[in-house]
Amino acid sequence: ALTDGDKAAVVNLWSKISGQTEAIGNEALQRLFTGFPQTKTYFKHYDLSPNSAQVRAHGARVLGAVGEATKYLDNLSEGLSKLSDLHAYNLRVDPENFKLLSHCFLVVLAVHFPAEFTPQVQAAWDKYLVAISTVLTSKYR
Ligand code: ZNH
Repeated sequence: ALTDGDKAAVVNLWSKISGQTEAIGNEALQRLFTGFPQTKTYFKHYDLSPNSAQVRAHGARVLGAVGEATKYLDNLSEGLSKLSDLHAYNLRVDPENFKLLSHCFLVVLAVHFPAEFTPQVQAAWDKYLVAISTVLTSKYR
């Protein structure tokens, strides 16, 4: 579970991410599709050329949800309930892919925020992304 220190670290770094959700989301997705090309199968209906408008928009949406969830750190399953339904019932994304995306996201944070991304902040964000992923994959059956 997230400690009070973890929660503070999540909220604090989010305040820096929030102004650049499209750029950061896009970069995480570029790294996901390049490093783990099997993840592209979920986006057959997208223009997946580098930095396409669709990928940028999707990056912003995903990051927007990550940011919105910072308001529900004590109750992520309720805060993410609708998204959880979507991923479990409609999208059926293999849970393994959440680990891959989270990994890419952490790399982007390290690149963009080298001073802020201390081991403690990394650990807090890792826990936070695991918590989100757990909720989004919790309704699978
Ligand atoms: Zn997901 C969608 C979030 C992961 C795939 N997503 C989505 C959205 C959001 C999200 C917000 C939108 C919704 C609406 O519109 O309503 N995701 C998210 C998050 C995460 C995720 C937060 C983590 C952290 N996903 C994921 C993964 C994958 C995915 C891993 C794979 C690889 N998603 C997806 C898809 C979709 C989504 C496919 C749909 C898109 C379209 O169609 O456009």
